[in-house]
Amino acid sequence: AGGDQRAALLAAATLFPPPPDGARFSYGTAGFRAEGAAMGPAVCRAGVVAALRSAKLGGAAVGVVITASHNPVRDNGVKIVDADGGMLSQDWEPFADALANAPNPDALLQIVLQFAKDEDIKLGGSQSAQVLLARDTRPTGEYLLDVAVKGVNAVIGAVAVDMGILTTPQLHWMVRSKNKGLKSSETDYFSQVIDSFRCLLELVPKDKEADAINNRLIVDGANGIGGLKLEEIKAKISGLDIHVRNSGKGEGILNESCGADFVQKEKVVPLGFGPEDVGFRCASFDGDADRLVYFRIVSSSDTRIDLVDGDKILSLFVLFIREQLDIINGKDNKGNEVLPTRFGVIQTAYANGASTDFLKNIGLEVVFTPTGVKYLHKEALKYDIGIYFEANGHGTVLFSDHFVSQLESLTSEFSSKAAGSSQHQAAMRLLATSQLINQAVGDALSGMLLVEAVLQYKGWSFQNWCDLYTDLPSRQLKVKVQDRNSIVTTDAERRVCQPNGLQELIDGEISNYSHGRCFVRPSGTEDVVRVYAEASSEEAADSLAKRVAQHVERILG
Ligand code: G16
Repeated sequence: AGGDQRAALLAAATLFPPPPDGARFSYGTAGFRAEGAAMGPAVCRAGVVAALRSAKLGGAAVGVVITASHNPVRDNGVKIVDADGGMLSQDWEPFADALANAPNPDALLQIVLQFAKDEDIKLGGSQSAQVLLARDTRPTGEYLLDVAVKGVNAVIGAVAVDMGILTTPQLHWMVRSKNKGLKSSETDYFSQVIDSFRCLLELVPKDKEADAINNRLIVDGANGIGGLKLEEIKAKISGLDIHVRNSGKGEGILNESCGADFVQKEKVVPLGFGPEDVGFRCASFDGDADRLVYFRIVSSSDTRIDLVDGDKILSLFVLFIREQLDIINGKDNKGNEVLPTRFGVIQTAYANGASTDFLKNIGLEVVFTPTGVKYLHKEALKYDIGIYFEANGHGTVLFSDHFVSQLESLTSEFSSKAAGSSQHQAAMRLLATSQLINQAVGDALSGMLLVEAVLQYKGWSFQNWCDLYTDLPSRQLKVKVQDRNSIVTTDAERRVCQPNGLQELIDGEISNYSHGRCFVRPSGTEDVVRVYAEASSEEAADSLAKRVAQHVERILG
């Protein structure tokens, strides 16, 4: 690297020195997160990483999102979107960590130079690089986006493009689309979502239209970006009467007592909802609109809700997709299947046990990965159709390129032979689904529209959906400890291998509860250990979680 390049890196690092208290950043489950005001150095350095990643990939677009998603409004974070639209390749995380924690400008320079050498990245502007940046609505967002741009610009020749205020999944979608040579503006995103949703509604069987479900849908926008975007386009969404609460335009505080994380964890009515919403189908987004759950308020005198979490969204999608595949393949087909499909279903340890039983009972195998979209997504890519959801509402349905092109030739074959046949329509539904649901990452907005389309297709009310299976009561707790990373887990986080003896204590507690299940793991987004417990009653789940939390507290201090 020439002198100019060295000087540019040193200058950027000098502008944003690491905090004097020696706080360490870790890329974690979803990028770097901390209090917004303290995020400058990590964000600047993530900008450098993103620019180098793009250079490494021959100038393909890479993304940076400034968000702390479901975390409180004072926090902020930074996440790198890889060129395929997914999360940053995991083998670059150690570099991102090392850079974020470099103690001074010289150390930072040395780490970059060494890494560029190892990865064969030419510095000094002879390789091109472009980074698309976006942020959510947090008050520190504008400042941090500017810091990220400075980080990108510290790599000579890299171009930073500010895409503005977006939902996290919109930026993932844009990066993916751009690198595939597809239309990639925000207008294109909205058109694709709106058009494919309309197409799915047009494919609702005529006999189902008769028992048309209530078209009123109330959406909790978590006072974040998702509500704002929905307000922008809701008039163009056919067939639905959408009302947005916590839209992000009013006084409410981001994620505070509202949003998908609150609704799923607390299972009570979020702020911003009133007696007029009782009994209606409600959806809840998180602050950057990459999580989706549904709920219904039971009565105006009760704070409890009926919750439909990510597991039940997954189950609904699974049924819909399987039905379409069955239609295409014909029931009595003894020969080869028309469309042989490798169908994968991926969950994490947080999946409610009743959902996993449900999926197994309908003949599906479920693969488990550790928590974090980056793990689930990678697994889902192995299938023709891979569907993943975390219980907290992060998830999507991935269609392989090969499968989509098979579907395309099948639909044109059907349309020349038997246009309008049930097979033709089923293939069209799957194609429209692959257009609607975000292929880069979980997306509350497009996920919600797929839910709505499937409910219409099935002629199902919210109650029908709830009745798929009954969730086992569960409880989640957080425990603050000295060093959460002293807990090491195995078996997709379902068992602890360190510290010694903890798993035996957990097993001992579980054995006292019918349908008891419990695990602990260090959070990758907060400085806490998470405890999850499930049992046959609320009281039992609460007590199991509490007892295990006490063991964690006692052993880890
Ligand atoms: C992020 C990840 C999710 C994960 C969640 C909680 O969500 O993208 O995959 O489930 O953190 O992770 P942890 O339990 O490790 O703190 P979000 O919505 O905050 O981006």
